[in-house]
Amino acid sequence: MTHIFKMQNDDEKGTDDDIGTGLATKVKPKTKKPSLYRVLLLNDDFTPMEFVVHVLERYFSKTGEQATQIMLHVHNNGVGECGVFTYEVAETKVTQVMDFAQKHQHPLQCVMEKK
Ligand code: TYC
Repeated sequence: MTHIFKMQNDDEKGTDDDIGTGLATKVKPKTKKPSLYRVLLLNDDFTPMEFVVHVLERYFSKTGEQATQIMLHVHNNGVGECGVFTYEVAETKVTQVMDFAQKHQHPLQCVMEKK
């Protein structure tokens, strides 16, 4: 009875466990860290700088200063990181940015890549 509630924290390495059968077994932690994805903005010659700053504030929770720094990095280097997320969150951000850019008729491109 007392042993059933061992290993509540399954991030710990499983070692010995006795579930009342009298047989010691090894119990492996079952959690896996999710894969992470970078969300990137790509430079183009037409999207206004202020629009890119607004995107970074609105969808990536950047301050005005952070957003301006990232936007200028993309402008000068061609590509830059907006954030790192799990797959589904990254996919949602990309869709939101692409839809917002299309709505405002800007050619801004947003992509994701596995870290
Ligand atoms: N290069 C654009 C301009 O000069 C600004 C820009 C920055 C566009 C970042 C896209 O992801 C981008 N208006």
